[in-house]
Amino acid sequence: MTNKIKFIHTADIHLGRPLSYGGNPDEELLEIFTQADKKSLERLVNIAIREKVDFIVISGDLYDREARSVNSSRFFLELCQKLDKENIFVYIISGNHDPAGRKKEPFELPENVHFFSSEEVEIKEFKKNNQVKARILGQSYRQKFESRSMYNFFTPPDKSVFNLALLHTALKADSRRYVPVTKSELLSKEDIHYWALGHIHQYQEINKVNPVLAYSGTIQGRDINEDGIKGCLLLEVDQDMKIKKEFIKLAPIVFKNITIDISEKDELKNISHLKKQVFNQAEKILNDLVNSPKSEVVEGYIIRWLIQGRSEVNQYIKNDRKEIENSLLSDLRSVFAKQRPFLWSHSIVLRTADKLPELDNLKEKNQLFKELENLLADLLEDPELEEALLDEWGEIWQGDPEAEDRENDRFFASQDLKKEILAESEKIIISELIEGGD
Ligand SMILES: [Mn+2]
Repeated sequence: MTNKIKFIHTADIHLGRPLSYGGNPDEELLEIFTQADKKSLERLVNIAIREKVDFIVISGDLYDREARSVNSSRFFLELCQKLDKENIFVYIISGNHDPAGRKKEPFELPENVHFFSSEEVEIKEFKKNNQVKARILGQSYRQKFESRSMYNFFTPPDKSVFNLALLHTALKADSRRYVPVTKSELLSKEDIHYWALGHIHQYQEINKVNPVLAYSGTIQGRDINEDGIKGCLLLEVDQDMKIKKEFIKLAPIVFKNITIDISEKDELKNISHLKKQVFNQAEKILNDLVNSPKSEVVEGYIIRWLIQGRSEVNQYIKNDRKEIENSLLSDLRSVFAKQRPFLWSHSIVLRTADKLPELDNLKEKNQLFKELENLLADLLEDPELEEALLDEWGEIWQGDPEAEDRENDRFFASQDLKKEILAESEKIIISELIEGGD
């Protein structure tokens, strides 16, 4: 047992960042939303104590803002004191949200806590019974943007003990704001056994072994783009440097995007039917949660609904889309927000359209539709036309709209996707023509 090292890897805790839930939940639910990030971190600390870990590493963005709130800092101080009593160390680098440059901790943290310098890579030795068992290497952001690639200086004296490196990076060669470095550059540092990464809020393993490169993700999603369950990594290293990983769920609240396609549901004839459909889905989601081990951690969901497809119901929707969205939303909230586990609806989008008559049939009968089909085919085959089309569409970005490094998220449509968009446009044009009457 003594030869093993056990630690928790976490990052992007963003203490003090409120949840983006939409609407006006009642006081009780609001309290759950407001406390979610603290609860999640408290759970992490309790697990650290229960599992008797040696230390916790935090790979940047512990706080959401450079100007740390006294409230968040005080909360963190109390947790550190609790860990200190259990002899658990805490190693922290600053990220782009809480750079080391200007503002320092308002409270004096106990001695078990170490913040890495922003001026150079520091190597901290972790000792057990006076023997060095691990080295923790790290460097903090100096400012909001960090163009130093840092990794070059992550050079431990040897690999006889477990070398663990903390880095807050987008892991992109051309990211001048978030430590430009690539996966292969990190892999080239042969003496590092584990790269504990921060910055990307979704848990992911970039390299599974020798060395491990992993993002732990955030511990509590803050908006609908951070969907899915969040948590931290619990790691155990044996004397042969073999690493055992376990993802530990922590977040009390989970964001979810639910899409309901009503194209094939011919039984939906009116808004009441549609409402029943959505309510059934909401009930099922809560039932599934109650019957799953997740319910030990998850207290409820915040959901964005997307209802799409061609349906008869669209005759009622098309002229009052916003109104119907709002009425469904308030019905959902009034029923499911009070339940425990709760289901809070963030928003609802109705992307429905009228049912179409058989297209092939139409094209045979109508010369105009036939020509339309030819034109759309030309758009994909004639390079000049295709370029004009792409110009017309403009630039599209993908990923998180709030992300700071948007340039890398420019979206290029594949040939298949272009075909799909054109096929859908064809349907829209034809349905407009039919409905417009000629
Ligand atoms: Mn972050």
